[in-house]
Amino acid sequence: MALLTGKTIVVMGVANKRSIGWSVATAAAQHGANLVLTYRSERAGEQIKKLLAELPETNARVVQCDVTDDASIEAAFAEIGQQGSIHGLVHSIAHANVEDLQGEFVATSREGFLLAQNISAYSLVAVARAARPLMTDGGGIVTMSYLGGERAVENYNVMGVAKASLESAVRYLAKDLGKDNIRVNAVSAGPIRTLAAKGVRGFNDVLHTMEEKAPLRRNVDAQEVGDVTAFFLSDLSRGITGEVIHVDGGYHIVG
Ligand code: N5H
Repeated sequence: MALLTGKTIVVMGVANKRSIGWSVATAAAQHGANLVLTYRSERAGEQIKKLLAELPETNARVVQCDVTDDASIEAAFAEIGQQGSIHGLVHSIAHANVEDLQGEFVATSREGFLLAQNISAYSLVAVARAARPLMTDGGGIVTMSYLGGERAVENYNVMGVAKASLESAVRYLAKDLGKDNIRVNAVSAGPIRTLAAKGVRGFNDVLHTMEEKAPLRRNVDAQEVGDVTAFFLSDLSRGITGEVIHVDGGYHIVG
């Protein structure tokens, strides 16, 4: 039997085929999961429906959810819960103003700081709370982070502080939800050319540095992140919670 057979996995944050969330969804589907994909913009909703048409064997639902709106989260999880319980939730959502992703971090406005925290970190807390009553058999919650949450990485700025907050939220949520046999973990991915990376300053330099310095001497791809996420969603990782695992070719260990 496949790793995720009989499990319903909700993936939030697929914008297009390059999204890490999409690689997570395809990995979960390969391992036998039923999918629920949530989207915010109509455009992302259309993209998702097109992508799903390429996975004809997969049982999938598509639900609208704006993580900045509590009523939208409530409505989305009510809709998801109508088909029974869920076993996994993947949060692959982040946003910051583009002007806050370059130059000096010290210039970050209050508004830009709070926007990044709201969409990229608080949203995990809000969706974990909404998913908890649907996870009646326990399960796994997984979010996506980046090394800039641990180190001061050029240009990452306000997102670094948001990822630090997100990784800390993983630990606090793990502490709360462990009694319901719900595990909460994060994958800290190496740089991957997604829509979020498009147009951000210095992205190509980061890719080159990975090829030079990472122990594996190459970049990682979204499938590698998808595979580790599938592991976190599965019973293979049943003894792990509150963890941040790096899928970065070992880059974070070198000085
Ligand atoms: C060190 C780096 C490169 C510099 C920083 C990049 C940060 C990117 C993350 C955020 C989430 C990107 C973002 O919010 C872009 C928006 O301002 C504009 N884009 C959008 O609105 C598009 C249309 C939508 C779909 O995107 C989002 N997110 O809303 C980090 C990189 C090496 C690694 C990286 C790219 C990390 C990461 O967190 O994604």
